[in-house]
Parts: sequence; structure tokens; C-alpha cells
Amino acid sequence: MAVFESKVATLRKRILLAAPRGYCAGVDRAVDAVEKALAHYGAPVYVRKEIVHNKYVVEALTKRGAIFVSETDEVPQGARVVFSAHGVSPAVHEQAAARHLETIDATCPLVTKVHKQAVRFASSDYDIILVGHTGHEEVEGTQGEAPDHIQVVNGPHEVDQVEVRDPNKVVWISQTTLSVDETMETVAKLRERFPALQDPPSDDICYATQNRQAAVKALAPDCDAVIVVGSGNSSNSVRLKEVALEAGAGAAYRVDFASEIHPEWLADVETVGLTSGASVPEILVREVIELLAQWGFEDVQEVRTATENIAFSLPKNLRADLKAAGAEIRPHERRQPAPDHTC
Ligand code: 0JX
Ligand code: SF4
Repeated sequence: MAVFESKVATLRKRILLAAPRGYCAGVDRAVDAVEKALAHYGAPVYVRKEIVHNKYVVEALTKRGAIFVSETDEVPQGARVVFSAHGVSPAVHEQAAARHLETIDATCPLVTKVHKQAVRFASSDYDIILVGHTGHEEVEGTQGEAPDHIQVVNGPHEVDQVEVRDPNKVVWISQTTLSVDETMETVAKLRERFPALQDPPSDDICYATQNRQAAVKALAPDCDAVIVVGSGNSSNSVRLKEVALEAGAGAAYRVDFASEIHPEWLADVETVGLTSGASVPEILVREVIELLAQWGFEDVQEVRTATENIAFSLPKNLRADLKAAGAEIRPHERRQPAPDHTC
């Protein structure tokens, strides 16, 4: 600590704050769906898997009466369950129907778009290569749309293992929250093996993932260290740390909360970059900014590479119930979970 304090006076400390960062439209909608379901139907509201991959959000919603479960068979017969932003396979919908569950499907519309691509290419009997991370909920949901046609490729290192029936009838699709650069590398290797490989009809890596990576790339070369706020199971947050390092940051760290930042990480740092994943409420970034100000990083400069104006309306059946009850629905308002959590 003594070394750290002696350098405080000599360094010109600043924060480069990435924009866009934090909540995307799909997360905003999913969290809002759980909050509105709790307010409208009353607790408990069951949620299959984490509604989004963020500890703070899950803890805040749990305090308000959400019960997070791993599978629908943990939900009492006939109860209400929300499906997470990452999407579910048709089998999960069937299991829920068999238990007579009232479902609210908070799957991001951009994930649904990938599901539809999978269904369409499978119905034309393509071999579908799903670039994504095995075990991730989104990949399980997408693969479940056409398990006989889809094989998962985790990255360039797995391309050599891919076997297809007809190399002239192969298409790739992807998880929405991957590294853009690594995915392009994977696709380039796939194309070396299968020159007729078809691209998906539109980008599967979503606008929010792309924008957050572009913003962190823009600031990383000027940063001695980059801090990414986001949970360890959040694919897009973890990717931001990797992208920062690849783009030239001196070091990069991912934290859930400001309290996890070690002072020694910033001992020799003049410029610290700061960003957050698509599932991260802005309050957590504000807490990091407040902490860093106490350590002399009072100059905050925004580095903006895009402006986002996307919002998705609430899941249809929830919207209909709210409307029937005369509730006010403001789909274009930017929402954050209620600040009832102390960390
Ligand atoms: O692990 P992911 O990045 O896919 O999910 P997270 O952190 O909950 O981010 C938002 C939800 C993304 C769905 O595509
Ligand atoms: Fe939707 Fe992209 Fe957000 Fe995922 S990261 S919820 S695909 S907008």
C-alpha cells in the first residue's frame, strides 16, 4: 500500500469509460418482465435459469420474490414460470406444457431469430454448424431446435473435428454473445475445409455484443488496465476482458462488484478503461467510478463508438395481461432493477 500511495501524487489518473456498455435491449426486457410479473401476479414467480447472467440482478430479483430454478420440474404444477433471455429448446416448452405451467417467454428476440434460422436450415436438410460454447443455455436452446442437424463448434481449435454429410450443404450460425474476431477466425477455418459454407442470412452476434466489443477495442490501446464489470458466467462480459487484452490493454480484470477490485491492480496505472457486460446494471459501474475516484481517478472521459436506441416490447401474454388490468406500459423507457441491494 505504501508504494501505491507514494505514486498517487505523480500519476495523471483518468478513467476511459466505454459507451455503449451495460444493459442491452434483450436484458432490459427480460428483467422488466420478471419485475412486472412480480408486481402484477404477486410473488412467487418462478424463473428457469438465471434470467440474465448477473449476480446482482439475480439477488435483487430473489429478494423481491423471484424463485430461480434449474428446470421446469422444480416448478409446482400450474405455477407461473419465466424463461430466461438466453432462450429454451422446444423440449423445455413441452415440459412446461406437460406441467400446465403458465409461461412467460423472455427469450431475446435476437436469440429467437437464430432459433428460426436453425429451424429453416434444418427443414432444408442442411448440416448446421453452431459456433458457440458447449453448455451455455443459449447454445442448448438453439441446438434443441434441430439436434439431428446441428453440431457445436467451440472455436477454431475444433474445426478439424467437424464431419458433414454433404460439404455443399453446410451453413454456420452462432451464439449471440461471442467474440466477433474469434468467430471470424473459426468461420475462416471452416471455409477452408468447406468452401461452399453458407453464411447466416444476417449477423447472429448481436448489435449489443458487437457494440460493446467495438467500444472496449477503441479505448484499450490507451489503457494500462481495463476493468470489466460482469459475472463469470456471462459470456459477453468474459469476452470483453479478452477483447481488451487483444486490443492492447496492459492488463484486464473482470469483477462482479467494485469491492472485488484490488488496489495493487492499479498501483502503476495512469489510465484505466471501464466497461460492463450486457447483463450489468449501471449502478455497478457507478460504484466502480466512485471507488476509483477515492483512489485519485477523478477524471472520467467517455469513449463512445455507437449510440443505441433499441427497445423490445414485453412478452406478448404478459403485455396482454398488463393491458387488460389497465397498467401503464412504457416499452421505450430505459429500465434498471430497483436499487434495493447493498453490496
Ligand atoms: O452469457 P451471455 O453473455 O450470453 O448472457 P448475459 O450475460 O445474461 O447477457 C445478456 C443475455 C444475452 C443473451 O443473448
Ligand atoms: Fe439480445 Fe444481444 Fe442482449 Fe443477448 S446480448 S439479450 S442477443 S440484445
